[in-house]
Amino acid sequence: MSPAATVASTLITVAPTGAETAKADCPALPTTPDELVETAVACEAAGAALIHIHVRDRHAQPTLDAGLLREAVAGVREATDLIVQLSTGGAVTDPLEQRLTVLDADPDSCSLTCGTTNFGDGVFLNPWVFMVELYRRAPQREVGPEFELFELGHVHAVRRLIDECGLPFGGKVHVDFVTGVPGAMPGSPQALYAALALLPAEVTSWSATGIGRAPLPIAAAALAAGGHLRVGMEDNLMFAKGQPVRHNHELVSRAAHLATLMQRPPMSTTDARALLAVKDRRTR
Ligand code: KMH
Ligand code: ZN
Repeated sequence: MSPAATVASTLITVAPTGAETAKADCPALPTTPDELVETAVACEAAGAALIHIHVRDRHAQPTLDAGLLREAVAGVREATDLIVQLSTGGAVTDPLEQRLTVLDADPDSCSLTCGTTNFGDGVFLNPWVFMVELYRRAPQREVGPEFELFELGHVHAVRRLIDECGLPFGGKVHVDFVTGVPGAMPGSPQALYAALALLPAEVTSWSATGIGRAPLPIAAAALAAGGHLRVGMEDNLMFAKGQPVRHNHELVSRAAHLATLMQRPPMSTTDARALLAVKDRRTR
């Protein structure tokens, strides 16, 4: 792993929608194809280089519908230079077999959660055989996975995946610490640094996000330790106490500002594509 001082810029990922928040509770949540593309354009302008997408149907419900996934990928790719990552986590109710079909939508990247975890009142299922199947299918589609780590044990699962299946497509290993999910790893710098200490040597870059109240301490801790940032309304609906997020670009702008203060300004999409060894699928 690179020491913090050698990481010159910051990859900012935006996760604008997620699968958990109801549109009725949060009208600012981007749920339609047009809202997603508008969000992507604004967040790229604010400093994001990668977008983590969950798709909603016309009733704003989370879906893994193949046509809607393809429409989302094509729409964002057409309008921006962002790296397009599709969630394979979906919603906790999505069947495992359907989660594997996300790769058919031809994303640049896919999330791959490294183990089952408590997820609020639910359980987010990621059995080992599912992880291996997703890990083996991704290179067949020339897609690089981003390993989502919600728990300390998930860090060790990255080690096990690499040992049993080799390096992912492109040879880069990027992990994202998702901290602060109720029932999983807390959103504290201490938990982040404990997990960081266990990262396999093959990991080439890492990012972190803090759910709920944790985004700022986690962002500051990640920047201080050479990590990258994920922000967005999938993870945080409040910008500050009493101040709801009005648009995802507010969270990206704040992350970009913080990163710039730390002398690690937002990474360009070109540099992010090199960092993650993304296959070039650009259409514009
Ligand atoms: N919605 C969560 C159950 C991912 O995108 O891969 C899973 C999730 C992780 O958001
Ligand atoms: Zn997600």
